[in-house]
Amino acid sequence: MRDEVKTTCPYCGVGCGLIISPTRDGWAAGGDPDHPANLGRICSKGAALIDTVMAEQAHDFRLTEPEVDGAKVGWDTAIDETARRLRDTIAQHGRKSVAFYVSGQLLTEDYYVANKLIKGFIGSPHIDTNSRLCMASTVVGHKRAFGADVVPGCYEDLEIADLVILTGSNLAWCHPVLNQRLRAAREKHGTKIVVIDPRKTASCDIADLHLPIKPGSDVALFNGLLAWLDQTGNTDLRYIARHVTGYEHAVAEARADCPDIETTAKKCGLDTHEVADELGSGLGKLETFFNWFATFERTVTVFSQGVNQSSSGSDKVNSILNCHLATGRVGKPGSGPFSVTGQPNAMGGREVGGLANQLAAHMDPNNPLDVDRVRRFWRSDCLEPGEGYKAVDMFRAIETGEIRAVWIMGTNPAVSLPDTNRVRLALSRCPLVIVSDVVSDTDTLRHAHIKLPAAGWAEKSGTVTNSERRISRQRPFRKPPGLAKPDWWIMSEVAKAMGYVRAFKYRDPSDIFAEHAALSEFENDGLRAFDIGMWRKAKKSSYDAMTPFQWPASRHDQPDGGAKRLYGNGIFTTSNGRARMLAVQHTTPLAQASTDFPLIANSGRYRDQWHTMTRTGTAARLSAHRPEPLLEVHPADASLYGLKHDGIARITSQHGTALMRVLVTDAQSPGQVFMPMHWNDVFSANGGIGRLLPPNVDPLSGQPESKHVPVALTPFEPRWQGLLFSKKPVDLSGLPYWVRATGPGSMIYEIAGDKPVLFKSLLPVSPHDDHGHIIEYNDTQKGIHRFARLEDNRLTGALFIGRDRPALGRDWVSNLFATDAIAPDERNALLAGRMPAAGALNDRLICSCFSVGLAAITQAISQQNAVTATDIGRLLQAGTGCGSCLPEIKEILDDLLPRAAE
Ligand SMILES: Nc1nc2c(c(=O)[nH]1)N[C@H]1C(S)=C(S)[C@@H](COP(=O)(O)OP(=O)(O)OC[C@H]3O[C@@H](n4cnc5c(=O)[nH]c(N)nc54)[C@H](O)[C@@H]3O)O[C@H]1N2
Ligand SMILES: Nc1nc2c(c(=O)[nH]1)N[C@H]1C(S)=C(S)[C@@H](COP(=O)(O)OP(=O)(O)OC[C@H]3O[C@@H](n4cnc5c(=O)[nH]c(N)nc54)[C@H](O)[C@@H]3O)O[C@H]1N2
Ligand code: SF4
Ligand SMILES: [Mo]
Repeated sequence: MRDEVKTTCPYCGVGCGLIISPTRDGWAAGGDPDHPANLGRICSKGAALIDTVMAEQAHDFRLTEPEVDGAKVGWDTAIDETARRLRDTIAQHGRKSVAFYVSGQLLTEDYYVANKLIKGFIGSPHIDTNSRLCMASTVVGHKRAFGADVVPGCYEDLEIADLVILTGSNLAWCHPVLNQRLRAAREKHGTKIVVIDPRKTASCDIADLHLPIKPGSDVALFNGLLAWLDQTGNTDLRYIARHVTGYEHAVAEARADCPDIETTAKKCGLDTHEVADELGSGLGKLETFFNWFATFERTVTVFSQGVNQSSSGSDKVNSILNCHLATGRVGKPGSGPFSVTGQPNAMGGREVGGLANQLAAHMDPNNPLDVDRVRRFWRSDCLEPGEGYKAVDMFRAIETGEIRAVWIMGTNPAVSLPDTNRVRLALSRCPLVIVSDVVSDTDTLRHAHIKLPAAGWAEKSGTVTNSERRISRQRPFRKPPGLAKPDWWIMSEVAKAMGYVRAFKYRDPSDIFAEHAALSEFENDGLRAFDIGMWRKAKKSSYDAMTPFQWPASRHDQPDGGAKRLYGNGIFTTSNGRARMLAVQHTTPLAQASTDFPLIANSGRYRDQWHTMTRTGTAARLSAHRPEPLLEVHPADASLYGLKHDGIARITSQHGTALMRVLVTDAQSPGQVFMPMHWNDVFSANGGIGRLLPPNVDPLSGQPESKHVPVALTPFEPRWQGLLFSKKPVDLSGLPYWVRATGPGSMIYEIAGDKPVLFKSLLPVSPHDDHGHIIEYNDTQKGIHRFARLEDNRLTGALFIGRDRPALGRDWVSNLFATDAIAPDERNALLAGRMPAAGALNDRLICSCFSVGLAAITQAISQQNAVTATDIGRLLQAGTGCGSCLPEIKEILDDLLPRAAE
């Protein structure tokens, strides 16, 4: 029997520890009870990790061989060719004609090598990362206030706090294990929770107060709070006098911006008179929030993309930090501002200096002393002071031909950057596009001249840093498929082939980690908070035995790391040791609604999908929660723009269009819609929303304003709609609407068209077609067509077409692909477009831990007298696993149960 492996989840920045146990036919993943981030907990995505690993194996989703100009090659050729083309580009166009675009999903060791290679040896400052789209505004905010990019608190603070404010964070879906910890703490000691978000999200389920502020108005809200705290004598003047600069100035600006509650409410689009009745105080919601902030010493403000992804993102961050500094609440047990990071190694990337405006180990590329220090440490002769291009500008420079070679690793910019039509144009013009990825097809890979197969999560060895500065090991439990190799290895080989032999002689990730640790303490005068010098001599054995620890972990600290919290003593990492409050002013988002584009589109995440779906999109149980991207729209807007619930909408912005299924919901405010960020050209015809986004950025952080796009909506009225089932991806180019989901036994495509099509031609073609035959049913009058392709009585394709969306059990049909022989009644049922026995039509999965759908929950309510989420849990187990579905279960109960008052 193989041994258990302790590793870390590759999804969100909570950084949960996992135990992978071998089973007879694979592995099982569970939460690691000893890991301080999750203490054994896990969420729906973590629980489905093994499903995704198995799906990759079953379906050839992985990139397993290097490719150069479309031809499969061995590593020798791939490395020589990559090195040669990079060298040629440098020789002809100079060092700065090369750029790297990397990712917060690389491990620290990969990231360190990428940064060292491009800055220190290729000699180009142009490396940026998808963290630009994610955490760049927080980095600016932290540096301006604290002097360093430091998250002062730890997860325990959310449990100790009396007040937790979630602003621009849908914690329930995006950091589910932290949300579980918060929920449990609230049950124990009644933590007050405030959600600040333009829409009503799943996180509101445990909130006492929801402030649906106008998109982009956070600075006004926190300026209003600061002015009010000052005016009502609720600031900590002693703390300010000792530890803070800029108080007067920040308050003066806040007062000028939002002098009173009425003005603040107006700027934030809130109704001052709306009383928070359920709280019984008689106060308005905004005033209640202000009062709570003043009252509760132990207050944590959690913030994420609703704050960062904004043209005023940096100022939004500082407006939050201002309120914490003014009340002396930074780095104390249960109190502090808390940036929850998105990607598993967003923090590690910042530590190695992977952003264009960072150096390495928290050093500054604009400080000649830092540059000299790193140059000496790396023994580089071409590291120059100065910043590189930030992501949006980098792709502009690719478009203009200033950058002529780009190496993209661990990110999918053709989907995730704004204005992706233009990003794709840039990539199509670029003479050398190198892409390292784990899967074989992504929108970005379609532009690659050189494709390099990277080892994935299950196969990689290294470290990641989570949101609370905790460094954990990721450990492999299986061999990479085919020729796939770890990213650090690929880059080191290319570096050596380019002639930089001595600097990249790494044998193991532990060599790289030790070097990174040594650099972190190299000539560190204490101003660089990031110091993990304790690990400067790490050997493979100690590295392999590493248990999770928080930085700082200098050579003088205790073995389990330095501090749970930083800055609790009021001493900051600025030159005078004082934190800075900043005078910030509310500004409106760059793109505004107009007559042509009257609504504001917001975007974000679904509970069970990860980014561009390359991994989560292959697991049936993750697909089932939201098989299609949904445009969420308020009922008033739906009727204004002629949209039907479950119909299809065309969404148009100044930059592009998308098509999405409509979800009419009053979780949205009128005038605003919400779209998921996940879909792309591999999973849909027109579901990618990057095309709609303007490339507007925060002037300081360069972070795109991905949450604010003026759009217009029109109904898309298809002549026909259908469901197509196939084992393998089908080429549906030409259809205006298709979305691919993963079913239990096949892929499931929702399709729709506005022109006549030879339907039978949409059926998947099989290599053994000669053996196959198609059975069909056509009622042309009613526009109904049904086809099933059978090969030796096995189902290999099925297609159902109607004028409306065919209503039939998706899972039932998909499961038939896994059966050896189709029974006569199943055959008839396929042609009738109905399941043989009564069952749920297009059931929607609610609980992915225990695979419980809407139908079962509805039945438990109507037939088994379930009236609470606890009853549902007792009867069906739903909601008793990770708990991420509890908000939805409660919503269903609310919808179905007669109100007591009625
Ligand atoms: N399931 C899942 N989890 C994930 C990810 C994933 O892809 N899937 N990705 C990970 C990554 S990389 C990240 S960065 C995090 C992101 O985690 P979050 O930031 O929590 O997620 P988002 O859904 O992008 O956005 C959060 C909220 O910001 C709100 N918002 C929009 N505009 C404003 C505004 O002007 N002000 C305020 N206050 N709020 C606003 C949106 O309505 C949305 O509900 O999630 C991580 N976790
Ligand atoms: N509209 C809108 N756009 C957004 C956002 C939003 O909220 N709204 N959020 C933004 C944010 S916060 C983020 S973080 C980005 C995320 O956007 P991306 O980073 O572009 O999305 P991913 O799908 O995570 O892309 C990761 C890629 O790396 C590959 N990969 C996985 N593991 C490895 C590995 O070990 N090595 C290598 N070489 N490749 C690997 C995956 O297969 C995938 O192709 O999207 C941003 N874009
Ligand atoms: S909370 Fe985040 S890190 Fe933890 S299991 Fe879920 S996705 Fe993985
Ligand atoms: Mo992110």
